[in-house]
Amino acid sequence: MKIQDIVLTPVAFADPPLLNVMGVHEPFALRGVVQLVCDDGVVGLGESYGDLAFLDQVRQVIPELKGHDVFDLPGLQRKIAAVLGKAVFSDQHGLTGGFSNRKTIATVYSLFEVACLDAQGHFLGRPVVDLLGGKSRDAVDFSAYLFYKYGAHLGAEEDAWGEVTTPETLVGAARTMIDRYGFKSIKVKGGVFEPDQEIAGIRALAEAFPGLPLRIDPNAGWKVDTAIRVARELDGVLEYLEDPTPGIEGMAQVAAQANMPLATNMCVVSFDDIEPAFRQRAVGVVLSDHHFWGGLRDTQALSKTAECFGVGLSMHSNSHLGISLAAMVHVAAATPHLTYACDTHWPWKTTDVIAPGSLAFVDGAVAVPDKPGLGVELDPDALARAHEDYVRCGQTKRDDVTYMRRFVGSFEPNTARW
Ligand code: GKR
Ligand code: MG
Repeated sequence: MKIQDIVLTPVAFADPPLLNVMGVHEPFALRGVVQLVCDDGVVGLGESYGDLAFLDQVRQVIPELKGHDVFDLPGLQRKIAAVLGKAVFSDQHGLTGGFSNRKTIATVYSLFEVACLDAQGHFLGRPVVDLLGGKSRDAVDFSAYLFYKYGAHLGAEEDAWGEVTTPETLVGAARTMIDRYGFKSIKVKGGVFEPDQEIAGIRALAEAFPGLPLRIDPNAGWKVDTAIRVARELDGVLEYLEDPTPGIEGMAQVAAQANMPLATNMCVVSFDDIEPAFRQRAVGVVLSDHHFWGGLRDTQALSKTAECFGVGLSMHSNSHLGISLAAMVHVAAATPHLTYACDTHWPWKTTDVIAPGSLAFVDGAVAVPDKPGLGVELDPDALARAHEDYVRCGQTKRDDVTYMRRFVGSFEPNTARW
């Protein structure tokens, strides 16, 4: 089944002012949506980053992929690698670690791999999970993903979540999210306030939600000694401690002193990182992310590799829409070793580009769609609106730092500040 045409649509959707080590989320998050129009009118969908650096690479490969057979994934990868050559794009979409040529190719390939798998599923009348080997679970668990946040964007009214800057408001946001979605574990984005304040936030959650697994992720915002201290103070409280400090060596030093596993989506972000990180026992959990690990099948390869080394698997997220959520659900369902509840930014958005109804959170989990392909349909009007928002907002990359400086003029990103 051949690709006849490829439509790439950059989109933007409203995003609250969520805080992290780089600053604060801008009013819109960007994504790129691809439609592979194939023989017999079959359309395969894919979703990934929407920053210009990424879209430019995708635009370069598009002409080479027309006429390609969607069942020939190795050929697809070869064509993309040939066009991109030695290209390396740097992260303009948010805190996913270092970049390399391998990761660049894997990221561009992933967008098309997912769309090809969607098209294959439509052609065969089978859900993507079946093309990945079949379901290990009927529904995929997700974690509540809490952020400290400002109450409003610059010049805007307070949003429905309000300001979250204290342990009390953090617990309030967790309660709202858990009431709405039924999540059974909680992740907190840290690295924003002094570590003691963030420790107090975790303790408040532990008290308010006894028994719920908790995680904190300061995106490498702490020095090794601080990370070791936090690990000691939160011993017995955290399920895992995510990216407490920069780099594989630093993580290994913390891991040697911490009782809970360390997790990462920053120091193990490509197959090249596995050998040094696993040899040094720097991490106990890798957060997979098909968007930059080379698609759904390479996520499964990562899983097998991690399993062989006794390393657990969870899943990372960036701000995303429904096509990505569907892909996350299919691959997680087809990956038995992925036993931790996955991250998702889903609760923070208010619009989408897919028709409602195919993905729903029940008890913190999303049932694996059983319709052909990814099991989601584009809503053409919603896509058009999201594209208009993209054009209107004028953002071409994610830049939390510059936006933060409009709130706090002297702001500097937290690269292990504490
Ligand atoms: O959305 O601000 C954010 C997150 O900090 C995101 O950029 C990270 O990549 O969620 C991610 C993480 O787990 O590090
Ligand atoms: Mg992380």
